[in-house]
Amino acid sequence: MSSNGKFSIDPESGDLLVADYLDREAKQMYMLVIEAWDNYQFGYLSGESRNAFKQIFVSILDENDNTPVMTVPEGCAQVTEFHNIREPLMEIKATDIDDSETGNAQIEFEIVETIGTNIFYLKQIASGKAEIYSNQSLNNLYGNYSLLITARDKGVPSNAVSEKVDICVLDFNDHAPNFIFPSNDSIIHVPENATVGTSIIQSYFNGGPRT
Ligand SMILES: [Ca+2]
Ligand SMILES: [Ca+2]
Ligand SMILES: [Ca+2]
Repeated sequence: MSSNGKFSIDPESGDLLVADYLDREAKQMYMLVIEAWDNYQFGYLSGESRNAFKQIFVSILDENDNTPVMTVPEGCAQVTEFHNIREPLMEIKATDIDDSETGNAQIEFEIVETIGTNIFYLKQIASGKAEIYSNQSLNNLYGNYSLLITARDKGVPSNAVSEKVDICVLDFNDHAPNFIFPSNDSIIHVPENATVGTSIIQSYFNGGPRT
């Protein structure tokens, strides 16, 4: 019998037994060749025994013994406050080495906690792939936000992993300063005897990045 030590056979009953730890993720199919002898005990040496071979295949069924592995952007995903809300803020992926034909390797995502704001939501694109969006404009919402995201397989029972992702909404310098004084089209009178360096006028303006 060729089984890499994973199977044994009871020579009397012919029962095929599991002899060692099995791992479908390492080897999914075994081909066993079982040799059967009749009259082995008394007839083998005298040539009175006959043998026959039988080839059988053993397929290992999947158990949900692996947890998804999530891939999230490193560091803070940076977007400007003028990010188009139809564009994703980031992409999240997860893989699971269990059998992809079963729920054991099909993955769903969920935002389980948000820190800072509740305007972010998750859209599942495919098994193991999701995108994060904001449901409103980020205008004037500059700052740092965090989401805790869980990736869970559909095995029974399921396995899950959680990762924190950070979103940094950057202030965009969208406000030009406004002159308060002088007003537009002012005429400034300067004496002709003004010397180099004479102060003529002091201008005032408001505005700046964060108004
Ligand atoms: Ca396994
Ligand atoms: Ca498995
Ligand atoms: Ca799994």
